Amino acid sequence: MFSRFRPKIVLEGYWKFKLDPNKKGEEEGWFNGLRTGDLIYVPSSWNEQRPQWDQYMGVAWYENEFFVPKEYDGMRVWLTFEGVSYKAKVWLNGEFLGEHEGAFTQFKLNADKAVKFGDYNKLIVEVDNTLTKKNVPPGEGMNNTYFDFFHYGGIFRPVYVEFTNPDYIEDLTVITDHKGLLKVDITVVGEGRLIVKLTLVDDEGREVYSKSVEVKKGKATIDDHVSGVKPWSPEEPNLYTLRASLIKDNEVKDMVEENIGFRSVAVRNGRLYLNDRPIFLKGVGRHEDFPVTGKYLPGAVLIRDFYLMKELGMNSFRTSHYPYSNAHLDLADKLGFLVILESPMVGAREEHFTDREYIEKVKRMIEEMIKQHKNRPSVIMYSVANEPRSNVETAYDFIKELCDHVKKLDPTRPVTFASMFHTEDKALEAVDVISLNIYLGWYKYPGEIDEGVREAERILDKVHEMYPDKPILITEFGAGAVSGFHHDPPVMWSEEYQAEFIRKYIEMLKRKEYIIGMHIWNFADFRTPQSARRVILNRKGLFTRTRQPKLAVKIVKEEFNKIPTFLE
Ligand code: ADA
Repeated sequence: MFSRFRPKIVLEGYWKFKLDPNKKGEEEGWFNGLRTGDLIYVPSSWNEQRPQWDQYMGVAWYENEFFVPKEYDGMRVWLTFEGVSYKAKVWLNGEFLGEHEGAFTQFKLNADKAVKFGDYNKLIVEVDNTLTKKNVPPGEGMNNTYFDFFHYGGIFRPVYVEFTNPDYIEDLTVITDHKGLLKVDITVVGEGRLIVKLTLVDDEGREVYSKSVEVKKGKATIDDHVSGVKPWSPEEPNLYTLRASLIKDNEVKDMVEENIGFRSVAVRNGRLYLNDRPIFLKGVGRHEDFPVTGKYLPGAVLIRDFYLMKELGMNSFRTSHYPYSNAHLDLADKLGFLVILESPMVGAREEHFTDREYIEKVKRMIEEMIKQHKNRPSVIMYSVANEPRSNVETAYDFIKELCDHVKKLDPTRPVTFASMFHTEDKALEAVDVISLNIYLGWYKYPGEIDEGVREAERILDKVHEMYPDKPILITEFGAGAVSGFHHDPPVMWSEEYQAEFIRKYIEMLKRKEYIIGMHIWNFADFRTPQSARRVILNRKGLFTRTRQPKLAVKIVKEEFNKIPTFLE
């Protein structure tokens, strides 16, 4: 949900910055103002902005100021943080506004009591990226993570101040189908007689639908049918702007917008359907990772990535291994990508499966993820976890509880998780779609592509035999290649080995009728913790970290462009 109606101040730029390794800041009242000459850029992770901060894990403080015009007096004031890694505490003009845990979901704090109109306002944020076994995802240190990507810290996604009328629209939940169903649940905060007017505008600015409803006890609902809509699909990502205006005494008090698409998703007869047609997912697992900006992908990089994916014949990706930024997923909606939206629950171990407090935390993050992205046509499936240690019995209840939680919040989309245990996995019964990460010919059978692919085929057939009604998606397969390293014959880490590995896997996978898609691991090289297995980066990218192609790109382009999106 976004608004072009509400005044907004975007806090992008240089902020004051101060490390607090001994955690003295709160005691010493740093929330009143920071004594520091250090600067940092927001949005971006702190680590690569200065070599001294690269391996820093712990508490750091941020400060910025913004001016609020006098004319805004009487409006409500909200601060939105789209992503802070990992915990945040926020003060405005010395007053505590609230806190949040979890790097990858946005949070909004009210600042009505603390704000000063017609004056400068001092915003201070305490950020803590200490990694513990209780974090989601968990770990024990910068180079002892239970996940295979660099543990960045900081305010790495946009921050803004937004002003609303005291009567305002709090939330829209939109459900559509490809035939024109339009169901909208509107939540409103306000007093007196309030009307919500919904209008639907097509990409040429034509109003194709309009209806007004009265708000009762803060709620209004529309359950209708719009005739003549153009469905949303990867081939034609038709978007409509759903505009909701809040009207009181014949005056518009608030207006919000949502880009929506008319499309339906279903799993039946072992297949995945989009708009009642069986579909095949061709794509990658990605990461939000870039030199210097860390976990922030600037808009220009995103544009490059999406055009590269399109050129390679891709129609899909997974937000491995956490919910991505709004800007990232906006492009998926606009350019027609089928997204598997993954929760930040990577690397759960046995100790997590029965830890009630931990499970509730994961569920809270899943709830925030769904609230933030539920109206996106691009999101066709949720993944509740990546590679939990799901070869033990207790994994089933853990995964089942997360899947049920998702279904309760959003019954319209299928649910999955990415498994590394295949036939040994104890939780596959809980999902709609089985997702498997496979590395035979790399970690197992190193140097033996043919043997790896043969064994992968045997395992896949076996999983299919065990769960004949469930479609199977390959969420990861791939091999590392150091860009510029060539070798004949193809040996591990050479560009030739990666290209050959991917070609042989694609050939095998596309022959299996129970497979509904394949995602290559990974779109681009990405930074990892330091380890004996990695040279700074995970090298399984089709592209380098700065988006230059490796040899495998040619193969993927040829192969993927031959596979149609719709199977019939
Ligand atoms: C796992 C994991 C990924 C990834 C991969 C690898 O399957 O899901 O995060 O990095 O391993 O390259 O080892």
